[in-house]
Amino acid sequence: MLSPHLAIRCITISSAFFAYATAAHAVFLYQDSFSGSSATALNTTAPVANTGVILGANHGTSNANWNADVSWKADGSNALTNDGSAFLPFTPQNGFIYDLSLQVDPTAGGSDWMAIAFTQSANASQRIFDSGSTAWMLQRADRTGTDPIQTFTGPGTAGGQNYNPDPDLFGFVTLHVQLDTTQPNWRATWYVDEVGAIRTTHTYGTNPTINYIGFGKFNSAIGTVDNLSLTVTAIPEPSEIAAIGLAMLGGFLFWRRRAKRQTVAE
Ligand SMILES: [Ca+2]
Ligand SMILES: [Ca+2]
Repeated sequence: MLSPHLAIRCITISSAFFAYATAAHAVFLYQDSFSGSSATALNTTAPVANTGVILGANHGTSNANWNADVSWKADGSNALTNDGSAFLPFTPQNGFIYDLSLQVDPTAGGSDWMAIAFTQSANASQRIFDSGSTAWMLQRADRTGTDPIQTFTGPGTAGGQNYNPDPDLFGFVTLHVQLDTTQPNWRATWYVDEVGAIRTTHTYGTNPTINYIGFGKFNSAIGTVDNLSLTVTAIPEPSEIAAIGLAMLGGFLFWRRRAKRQTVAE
């Protein structure tokens, strides 16, 4: 007979093991804290974490460099009053959850804005939605209007929805779009990390074509961006979870038999 103490230990260890085996681990594909100089162009510099190829699927490109408009500097600042975007290659695969986020602080420019996006093409000298943006969002320089933050399903400005936080958000705001490819029809959810999800998850009828992630600014918006992050999270297949469960059951039975034998020997 298994002692109550040992039984509790077995259950505790099994639960911990199961939680570990089925937990989703996010891995950085790209990360950039824009620690370069304001005198250096962002264009052709490399993000800090740049694994690109992981988990046996090519989500991005190893050793990719920014393809950025000349207005963006390596410290994440932009002081020019023109359209300008910045891109890194990224190809989503089926079966993952991708989280793209960036802190933006447009400090002037009225209703002009800064944005993050998944895009089809990479036109650095244009507005980001001119690159076939899908699942994207913007923050206007003017934070006090009725539509300071907007989300779009894409392509371009299709499926726009306003978000008006109260109280208004000032300084750096973390824009965050999650792309979920674990279902046949991909899904997007928009977050402002200070307040959580700001729009009902959108399910695409036709999955979008995505070849890049990027950020950009429109017209007279000037200011700074910081801490770009693109992570990928693998969700274990149901068959993998079942296999882990069977392995654990086997281990538990072996342990119980051994424990029983030890009890008899004592
Ligand atoms: Ca920085
Ligand atoms: Ca408001």
